[in-house]
This record gives sequence, structure tokens and C-alpha cells, in this order.
Amino acid sequence: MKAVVDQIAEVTGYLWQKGWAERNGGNITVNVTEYMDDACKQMPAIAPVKQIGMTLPQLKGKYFYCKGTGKRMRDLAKQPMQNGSIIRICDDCASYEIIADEPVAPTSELPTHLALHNYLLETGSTYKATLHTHPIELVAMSHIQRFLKGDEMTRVLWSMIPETLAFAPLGIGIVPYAMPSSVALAEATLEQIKTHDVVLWEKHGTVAVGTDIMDAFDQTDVLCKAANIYMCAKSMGSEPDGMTDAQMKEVQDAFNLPKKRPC
Ligand code: 2HA
Ligand code: ZN
Repeated sequence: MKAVVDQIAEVTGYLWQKGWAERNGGNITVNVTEYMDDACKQMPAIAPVKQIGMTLPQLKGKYFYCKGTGKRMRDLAKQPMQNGSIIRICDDCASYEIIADEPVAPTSELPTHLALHNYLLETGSTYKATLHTHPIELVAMSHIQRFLKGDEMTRVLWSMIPETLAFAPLGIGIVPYAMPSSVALAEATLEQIKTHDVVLWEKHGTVAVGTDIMDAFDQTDVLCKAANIYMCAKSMGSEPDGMTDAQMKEVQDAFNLPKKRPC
């Protein structure tokens, strides 16, 4: 468990350094059930039971590390258990209780995070972590209508450097603007993550899933790097050429890139 919490703290430091985590921006959840021994599982609730707002059958009795609502990533980097907590999903699969270390209420985007974990468990995935953050260049691109249509944004990002295509072969899914923390946002995100590496919330931020939180961070970082290159080229005064379709196909074939999310 310590290694997982240490890794979360390391990643939240990166989020702050990158400028993706203003004030309390962004949130993290990690499924830590495998690290809970019998003694841990006996720990009593330290705050009243709260509703999730959705019923998620795969999550019964599962445990999650959650960043605290209103907490700063940069504070979490130094004190992960004062700026986050461990929750247990109750037997009704629709509510949760906090069990450790302090009664820090979990992230405001809990419905989105838990809906994704429910899907990951349902599909037998090895992915354990979800990350919501505010990557500057990707959010900036989401203010331009042409990038929100079809696969246009994915095509432009892939064409910036071969690595984007190699490490984000499913591309970026777009969710039209929806109210933060809403169940509608959670449902739309779930649909998009089924077929993409990272989901972009219009005029807000991204959501990524990964085997661990470092992996979810890397997925976001790879796409944000491509967006940064695009914007640097634009600021030099012209639309970047981008790799050609033939060059991108060559990378796809050489790496035998997946067309759907691997478990
Ligand atoms: O946690 O980023 O979307 C603050 C947010 C909500
Ligand atoms: Zn946000």
C-alpha cells in the first residue's frame, strides 16, 4: 500500500509542476482492494455513509484511495493521507464510507471515477487508476469547434510525432461540455473511454485510466505533449504540416497497434 500511496504523491507533484493543477483542480482514485489485508478490512467507518448517485454492482466491498474534495495536488504530494482518504463501497453498491486515515471527503468527480472503475472490473481489466486533470494545451484545443468534431483532434495529435500514435493508439475521445461532478458527465465519459486512451471534457479537462496512476499520467502527458507541439508550430505563424497519412499508417503497422482497449 505504501508504494501505491507514494506513487500517487509523486504524480500529484508532477501535476502541480506542469501547471495542470491550479488550486484544488483535478482528482485521482486508485483501486487499492488488493492491498487491504483482513485487519484493514475490519476498520470501522470514520464518517457517515454517503450516496454515490449511481448503483455500481462491480464495486461491492471494494476499496479506493481518493483525493479529497477541495484539496490541492501540491499538498497531497507532501501529505497524501491528509489530502485524501480510503473509502469502502457498501453492500448496496450505491453508497460508501470513509475508513482511513482521516474523514477527508472524496473528490467531487466521484461518480465519474467510480463508474470507470465499475467498467474496468466488469471487463476484467488490469487497470486500477483514474486521473482527472486540467492539461493546458488540451483544454485550449477543446475551445476550438473543429477539434470537437469526429476524430479531428486525434488525427492532428497523432500527426505531431510518431510516439503519440504509438503510445496513444486509441486516441482522444470528446465529451461535450457537461456540468462538473454530474452523473451525465460520468455516463458520457464511460462511453468514450471504452474506445479511447484519454477522454477530453470540452472546456474543462481530461480523464485517463491506467494500470497505475503513473500510467494514467503518461497517457495524458503523451497527448498533451502533441497538443503543445501543435500550438508551438501555430505560434510560429502557420498550421503545422503534420505527418502524412502514409507515415502514420507505417507506424501503425510497424508497432501492430491495437484498435481497441486491451484488458
Ligand atoms: O476537483 O477538477 O472537476 C476539482 C475538479 C472538478
Ligand atoms: Zn476538473
